[in-house]
Amino acid sequence: MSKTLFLGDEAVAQAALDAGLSGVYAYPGTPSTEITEFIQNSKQGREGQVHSIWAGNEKTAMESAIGMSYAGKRAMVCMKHVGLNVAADPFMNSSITGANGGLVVVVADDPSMHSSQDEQDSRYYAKFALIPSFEPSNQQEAYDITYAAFDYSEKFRTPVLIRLTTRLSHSRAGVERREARPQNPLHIEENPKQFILLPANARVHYRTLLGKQDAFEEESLNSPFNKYIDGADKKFGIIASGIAYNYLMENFEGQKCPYPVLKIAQYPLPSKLVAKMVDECETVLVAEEGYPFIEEQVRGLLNRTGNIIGRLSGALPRDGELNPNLVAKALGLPDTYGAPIPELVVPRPPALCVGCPHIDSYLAINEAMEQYGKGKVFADIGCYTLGALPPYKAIYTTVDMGASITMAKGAADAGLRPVMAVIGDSTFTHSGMTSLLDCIYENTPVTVMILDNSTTGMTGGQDSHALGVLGEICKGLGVKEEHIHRITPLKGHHDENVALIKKELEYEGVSVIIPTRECIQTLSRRMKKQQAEKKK
Ligand SMILES: Cc1ncc(C[n+]2csc(CCOP(=O)(O)OP(=O)(O)O)c2C)c(N)n1
Ligand code: SF4
Repeated sequence: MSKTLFLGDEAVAQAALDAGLSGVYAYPGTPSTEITEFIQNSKQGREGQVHSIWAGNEKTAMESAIGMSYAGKRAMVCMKHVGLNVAADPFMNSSITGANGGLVVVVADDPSMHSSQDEQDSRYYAKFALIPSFEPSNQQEAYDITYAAFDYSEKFRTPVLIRLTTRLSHSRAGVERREARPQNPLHIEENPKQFILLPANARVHYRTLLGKQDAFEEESLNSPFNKYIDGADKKFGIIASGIAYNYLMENFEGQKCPYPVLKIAQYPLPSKLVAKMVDECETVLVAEEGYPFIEEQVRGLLNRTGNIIGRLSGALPRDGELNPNLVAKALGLPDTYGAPIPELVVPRPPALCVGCPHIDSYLAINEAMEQYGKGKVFADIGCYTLGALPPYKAIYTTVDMGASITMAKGAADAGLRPVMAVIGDSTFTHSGMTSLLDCIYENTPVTVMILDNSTTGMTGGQDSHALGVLGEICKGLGVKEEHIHRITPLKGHHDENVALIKKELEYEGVSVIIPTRECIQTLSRRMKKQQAEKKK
C-alpha cells in the first residue's frame, strides 16, 4: 500500500476508522481536536455512519463511549490531558467494569504547556486505573498502535489508553494503512453483574482486573512496539519512550546508536527488559516526554547505585518538552541541533482578535468594576482568558474549565463584594451549569457574565451546545427572569452595558448577563462558506 501524509492525530483517527470504529466521542482541546475533526470530515466515517458529534464535556464523552462499548461496538474517546481530570470518574470505573466492544481512550498531553494550564502526564492515569497504555513514537506507530489497541481492548476486555504529545499530534509523516475492518454488530454482555458496580460486584471485578496485570506485562514484553536494541558500548543504556525515542535516534547517523536502547511504546513496563538494561549498562539514561514516569519506577525511592539518570537526576530538564539536543547533552554528545527556536522566531504575545466581541465586554466590565478595586472578577478558560493581559488586565483568576462561577461563589461566601464570574458559552455548558445551580441554591450574590460568541472560539470554532438557548438554560436552572439580560458587546452600547452591570452588581442574588455577538473568525468563515455556496 502507498503512504498517506497524516498528522499524528489524523493517523489515530484513520486507524480507528480502519479498525471498525462505530463512534468517536470528544470535547475539543489542543492538541487532540484534529482527531475528531478528521473523522467528522471523512467520507469513510460518513458512509459508515460513525457517530462523531462533539460532546458537552469529557465526562459525557467518556460515558457515551463506554455505553457504545457496552453495546458491543468499538468506541473511541478523545481529549486533551486536562480533560481526563474531568472524565476521571467514568474512566477509573470503566477499568473495573471492563469493556465489551473495543474501548480506546486517546489523551493528548501538552508538555511545555503550549496551550494548557499544566503539563500533567496521562501515563499516570493509566497506571492508576491499572489498564494498559501506549505511547507512539511516530505517526506510523500512532496508526499501528491505534489499530492494534481495539483488538487488545477486546482480547482482555479492558479499556486502553493511548497517550499522544503535542509534537506528534501536530506533525505530519507518511503512513501506510491496513485493510479496513467492518464494524462490530451489536452485542449485549451476558453476565448481568458485569456492568453494575454494586460493591459486591465491584470487589469481584477489581480482583479480576488485578489478575490481568501479569498478562498485561507479558503483552508489553512481547509487543512489537517495545524493542531492546543491543549496542556494543555499555557505558550507557538508554530507555526512550514515545517521541523521545525519535529525539534520541536523530543524534546518530543512520539511527545507529552505539549504546543499548530500550524503546518503550507500550505499558506496563516490561520489567525483564528494564532489568536486562540496568544489569548490563554502567549508567541508564531515561529519556521520556513529560513527567519522570519511567525513571521513577526504575530508580525506585532510593536509587542506591545512582546510575539511573534522567529528569529526576538533572541530566534532563525536569519540565518542558525534550528535543534531540537535550538528549545529546545528557549523553555528553556534541551539540548539533542548531539555534533554539526563540533566537530564530521573535515571540509574539497572544492577543484577542481585532474586533473580537470579548473586547467590548471587558471594556464594560473594567469601567463598571473600577470603583470596587482589583481581585473581584473570576474568569475561566477560553479566548477571553486573554482579558488577563494588557491593556485589559480585567480578571483575577483562571484555573480550570467551569471554575469561574464557583470560585466567585466561594469568594462571595467569604464576604467579598461585589463579585463577578466571566465564562464562555462553551465553557458554561461544559461545566458551568452545575456551578450556577450551586449559586442559585444559596442565592449567592454573584453577577455571572456568559460570553456568547456562538462558538468554541479557542479551539477553532466548534459548535456551541447552547446556541440560542443560554437564557432559557439559566431560567430553567432557576435564575429569576428579571435578572437575566442579553446585551450587545459593541462600542455603541458601551454606556448602557456599563450601567446594567453596575445595577446587577448591587443585587444581592444571582444575575446573569449574556453579551451576544458572533466570534469574528467564525463569522468570516461562515460568510465565505455562504458565498462559495451561492456561486455553485
Ligand atoms: C478540561 C478542558 N477541556 C478542554 C480544554 C480546552 N479548551 C480551552 S477553552 C475551551 C472552550 C472555549 O470556548 P468558550 O468557552 O466558548 O470561549 P471562547 O474561546 O469561544 O471565547 C476549550 C475547549 C481545557 N482547557 N480544559
Ligand atoms: S477567535 Fe473569536 S473569540 Fe477568539 S479572540 Fe478571535 S474573535 Fe475573539
